[in-house]
Amino acid sequence: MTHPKEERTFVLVKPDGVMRGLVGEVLTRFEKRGLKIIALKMVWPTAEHINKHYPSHDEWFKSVGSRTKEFFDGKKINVNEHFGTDDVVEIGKQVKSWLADYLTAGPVVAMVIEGMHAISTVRKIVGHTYPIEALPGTIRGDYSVDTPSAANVEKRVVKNIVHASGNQEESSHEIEHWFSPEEIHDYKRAEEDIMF
Ligand code: IDP
Ligand code: MG
Repeated sequence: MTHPKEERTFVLVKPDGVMRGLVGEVLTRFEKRGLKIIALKMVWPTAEHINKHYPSHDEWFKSVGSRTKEFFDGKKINVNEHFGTDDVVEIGKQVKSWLADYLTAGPVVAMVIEGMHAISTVRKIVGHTYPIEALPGTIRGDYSVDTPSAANVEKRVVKNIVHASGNQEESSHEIEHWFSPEEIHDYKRAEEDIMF
């Protein structure tokens, strides 16, 4: 069993985060919390690389589409008018088709983060997928107000500054997809003996 403090997760500063000069801010938030950056690089990804980064199975399309539909229902906006369907899998597929445009619009900063329950801890620091719903204090909640209702009118994804793995399966796939083993480093942070 992996010790909870050795859990690893994958994070990307997306092109909007890089172009807005938020790389340092994002890194700082993880470092301050006591999480360790063990791999880091800037890449301008291809559409193919992005399409393989995100899952392509119905379960994932459904999870993306259901949240979209719930958001539209809550705002009393007809999801059908935006997507031409209210089938959540189809909605998820449309969102995925826009992701490559967004993530190839500029360079991204990819990193592997290690630390105490890193996957869920990083997700908390990052905040809700839709910045308009993200709590102040989170990265998405402090630096954006973007919302699916605006994004969908423009046939684009919600710009939310960062990507972070959602679970163990995503984390393992994404780390391997973006980094070779030699690019990931094992070292000790000075305060490790004091903090944990
Ligand atoms: P996550 O990034 O918080 O894990 P996912 O469900 O994995 O969220 O969705 C991947 C990305 O797709 C999101 O970060 C966001 O950029 C975009 N996205 C998700 N749902 C919608 C939507 O309803 N409209 C537009 N873009 C969306
Ligand atoms: Mg996700």
